[in-house]
Amino acid sequence: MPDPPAAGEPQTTLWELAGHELNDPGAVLARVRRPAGEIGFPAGPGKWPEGNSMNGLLEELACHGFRARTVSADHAPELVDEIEERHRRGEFAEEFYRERLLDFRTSFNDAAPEIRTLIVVAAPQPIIRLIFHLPVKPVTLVVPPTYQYGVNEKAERLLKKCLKRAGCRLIRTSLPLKLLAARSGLGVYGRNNVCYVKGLGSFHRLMAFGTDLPWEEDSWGPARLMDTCSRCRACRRLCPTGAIQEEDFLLRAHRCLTFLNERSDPFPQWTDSSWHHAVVGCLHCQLVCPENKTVRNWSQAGDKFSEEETRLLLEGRRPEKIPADLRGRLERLGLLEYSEILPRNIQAALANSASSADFLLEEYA
Ligand code: B12
Ligand code: SF4
Ligand code: SF4
Repeated sequence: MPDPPAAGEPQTTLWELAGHELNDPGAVLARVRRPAGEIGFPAGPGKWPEGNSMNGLLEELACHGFRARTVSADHAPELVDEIEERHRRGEFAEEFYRERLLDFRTSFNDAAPEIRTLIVVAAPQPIIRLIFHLPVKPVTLVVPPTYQYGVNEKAERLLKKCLKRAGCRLIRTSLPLKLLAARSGLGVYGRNNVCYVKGLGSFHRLMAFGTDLPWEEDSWGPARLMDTCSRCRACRRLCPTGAIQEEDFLLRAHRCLTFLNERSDPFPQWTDSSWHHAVVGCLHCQLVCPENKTVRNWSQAGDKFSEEETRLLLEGRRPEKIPADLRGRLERLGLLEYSEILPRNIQAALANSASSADFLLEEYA
């Protein structure tokens, strides 16, 4: 276990010293000493299922570094209805709605009527630094938190193992996760429309599961805005695309840089080349946020790509045309599905000197 950093010492060092594994939130949080009052997970995994209680299961998740809340599965349709109602009121650009919001389902109510509880989980996740070896010099670029979906499998495995012992089952869900996290009290919304969890800021990946193990606490309530946002506009000022609005809280998602660089269409004419700074996604509204002060320098070395591998990645091959080893590494980084658009995104980020990882992280330090 490393010592806490001396005053002024960048936090990156602490996280690196911890030597934690990618996709292992337990290792990240259980082994790194945090400032008092932040996150204090028990030292090791508990002994669930003593009494097969849902609260015991939540404690077990906490032992592995996850944060979780439960609500009654009866609320699932409310989540989807809220999104559908916004669609009926014409609040989404149709193209965005069709591409990104059509997948939400509460069909488990029909397929698995015995499901009684939704477990919403937040897995802490850092910024990932990737080194690309170009002919001239190596360049480090970033991938924002939450692209590593391997943590979902880790949480699923853990829950399944525990629930099996209790004779209960676990299913995956497809739900609006920030809304669920906010309504369950696990997190609150920031003005940037991202969800914040106490002690983790916005550096966490959300997921939700359904189970027939009954809930002990249905922590359902109204979605809340972070207190700090009432006197802050930093994310709105820094958002390059104008996606965060003053008058209307709802993000203009079709303008968000993440929407634009996760899809294959050419960048629209109204975008500016200086905005790009990540392999995929965008970090501005999270890095500038004062509520991310303790996590925003949390970055982790992800992978290094040799000159040959970088050249291959810049060909934009389809996943099945990428050699198995490289394909596996991209998958672990959550980047495999973007293999065909990597050349466009990497070139856009490289053209912008402010996107080198060191520059970006220092700028917001
Ligand atoms: C579609 C989608 C996108 C779209 C649209 C984002 C959006 N804001 O809707 C695009 C591609 C732009 C996108 C971008 C990003 N995304 Co995204 N995305 C999703 C996805 C698939 C659905 C989100 C959704 O439900 N949108 C619909 C809108 C209507 O819902 P909402 O944003 O929660 O909006 C609610 C609030 O606005 C609220 N509201 C309205 N008025 C008011 C007023 C007050 C006072 C309050 C309190 C609330 C409130 O009501 C709305 C719901 O009705 C989820 C995965 C999932 N299954 O949920 C990931 C997810 C939300 N994305 C995630 C991430 C990390 C991002 C990025 C940060 C990625 C990046 N670094 O580049 C950016 C952030 C952009 C931003 N500022 O929001 C994470 C969020 C984790 C977190 N900590 O919050 C998720 C949960 C993925 C995951 N598994 O972790 N994303
Ligand atoms: S930058 Fe300010 S306004 Fe935006 S989410 Fe953070 S605290 Fe809220
Ligand atoms: S992710 Fe980038 S483009 Fe999207 S709202 Fe945040 S700052 Fe704006």
